[in-house]
Amino acid sequence: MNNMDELAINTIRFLSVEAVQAANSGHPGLPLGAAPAAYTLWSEFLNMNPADPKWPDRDRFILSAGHGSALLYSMLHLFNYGLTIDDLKNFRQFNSLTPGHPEYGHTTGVEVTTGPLGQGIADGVGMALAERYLAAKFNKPDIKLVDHYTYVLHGDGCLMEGISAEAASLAGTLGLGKLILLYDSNEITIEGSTQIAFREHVGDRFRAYGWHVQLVKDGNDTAAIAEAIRAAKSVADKPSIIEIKTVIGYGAPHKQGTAAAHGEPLGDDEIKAAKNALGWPYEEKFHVPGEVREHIDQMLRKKAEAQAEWQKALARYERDYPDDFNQWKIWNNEGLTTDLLAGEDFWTYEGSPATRVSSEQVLNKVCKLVPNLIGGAADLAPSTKTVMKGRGDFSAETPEGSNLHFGIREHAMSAMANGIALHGGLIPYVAGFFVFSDYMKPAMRLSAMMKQRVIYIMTHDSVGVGEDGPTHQPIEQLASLRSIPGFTVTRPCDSRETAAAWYLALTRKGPTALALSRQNLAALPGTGKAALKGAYILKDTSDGEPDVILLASGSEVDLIYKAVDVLKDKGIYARAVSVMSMEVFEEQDDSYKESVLPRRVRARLAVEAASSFGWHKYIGLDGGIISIDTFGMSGPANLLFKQYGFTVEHVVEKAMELIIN
Ligand SMILES: Cc1ncc(C[n+]2csc(CCOP(=O)(O)OP(=O)(O)O)c2C)c(N)n1
Ligand SMILES: [Mg+2]
Repeated sequence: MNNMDELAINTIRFLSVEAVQAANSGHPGLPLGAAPAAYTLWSEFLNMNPADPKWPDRDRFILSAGHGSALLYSMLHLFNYGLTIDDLKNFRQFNSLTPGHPEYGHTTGVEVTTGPLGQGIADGVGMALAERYLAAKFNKPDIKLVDHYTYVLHGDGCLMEGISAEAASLAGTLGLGKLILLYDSNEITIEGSTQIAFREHVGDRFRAYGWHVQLVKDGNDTAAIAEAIRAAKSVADKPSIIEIKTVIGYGAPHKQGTAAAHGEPLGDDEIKAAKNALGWPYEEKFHVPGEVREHIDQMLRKKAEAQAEWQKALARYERDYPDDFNQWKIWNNEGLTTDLLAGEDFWTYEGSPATRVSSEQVLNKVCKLVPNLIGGAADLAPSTKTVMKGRGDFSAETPEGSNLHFGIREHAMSAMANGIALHGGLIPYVAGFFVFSDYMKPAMRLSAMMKQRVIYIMTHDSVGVGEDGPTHQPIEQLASLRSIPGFTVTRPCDSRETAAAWYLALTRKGPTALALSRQNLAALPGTGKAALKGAYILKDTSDGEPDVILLASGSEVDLIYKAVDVLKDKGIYARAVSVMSMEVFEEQDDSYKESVLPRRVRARLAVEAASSFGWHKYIGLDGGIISIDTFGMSGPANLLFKQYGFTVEHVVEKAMELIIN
């Protein structure tokens, strides 16, 4: 290592440990051990331009070990991403640009929100997939618009998490050669040595996945790290992992190599001792030697030139391939460039299929108008009805195909969708049985936190699944997803509502789930555009205030629709309100909400074949609910619905009870 590199690496180390010290919380160990790897990657390899942090062809860097955020912030400071020394001094403080874990959309240069270990690796697989696909779509023999690498820095924890196994297995299968993991292999986690709980041979494991595997024995050997990254880049048909042996807390004499370096500040004395040990002569805190700044600035000028070259290539592309350039603009537009709602076709469907089948019809209309849709299922495409016809399958051999096959890997699938969305240029959808949204939840939560437009097609949405029984029958999943801030849940009742749900999913910021039925559902008069408001009056029997309001979603809307007529025959004016999406309804103005659910009408009955949790805000203290608050049962769907009280007769009976009371 030359002196300049050593100086720069120590700058990163001490900026990081001093930030942790100032905050009196955080993780000094990873930055001390992994600084040489991070610096080597960023200085010699990472293609980027802080003046244009969203440059589409930049290399992506993910710190999957999000607890090492101080390292990332120090890098972002030194590489001119706008973080100041004051920002570093405010590490972990309220409202600072340097929160405890890296947050996408909050700090410029942070590509992904990380912290839940393992997610970053799957995000990286998604990004590398997006790169491969877009390269196949847009690159020409003479112009490569899409040609970048995805680097993920992670520790032992990310590899222990199951999601990394799912993601790595698929990345190997797909041969994503431009994905490179840098494994900060320090054999330490919070409880101590990895001997306690992680003895597997990581290299053998990744070789078995079909990866290119390298070992760098000394994490301070920047030449060896650079050599390994070069070798990894040269392998085009396999993703790479570089296991870099590091010492957690490197340089801190009393804490290095132990779990004590992981999660608590070093303390002033230990920082002093580390400065001595590493030959850092500056007592001043947060010191950046002028020559380090100059060195990095010079580097950045070179990197900016690479981007300028790309801009020139883009201009040539516009001139020589005008049609493709036009597509490039459409794909990279964050909104939709077509008005899906223009004309009646979007709302026109025949028959009374299951909403999963309606969704298939909508998807196959939409994908002709929204060319950058990409997606697939966790081995359930035939059941979830999520194939885009004529758009081909994505594979190692056919990277131009738009239909993804995730295998049975729900957790990685959802995190990969985040990576695809974050990459830019694409709108991802993923699909599975609704009950297994529990296997996707940690990534769904991050979709919402990062406000990413990920579309979750969740079919088999109730006990209507039937014979597969309680393990396959969602109960609490609707309530669970509805409780995620910024996550939109839709449960359409027929084809037109399914179209509305798709429209919302495509146009809203943030993730949307479509909960879709396995069983056929009748098309109901009056559904359609009104559903874009989330909840709306589907059927009313009087011009004035109703005696009772019936609320339902999805498959149960049919019951309240019919109950309105039966009640009318009994002299009761009922209103049927389809609640396709609570979140969208909540966004409407007060007068609209009042017009649908007048405060004065206290007799309200909600009907949903799922947990009652969450409905009480609509039915109030005087309302009632027909719900399922136990696990389901195996049996024919029709019988189960009857068993749990989902019949027109029961709805009528309950509604009358409410009025009498
Ligand atoms: C899913 C998840 N579980 C638990 C944690 C809490 N946690 C943060 S860091 C850590 C240990 C990580 O060990 P490693 O990845 O080896 O990092 P190192 O200690 O070497 O920096 C744990 C358990 C987490 N952030 N995410
Ligand atoms: Mg570790």
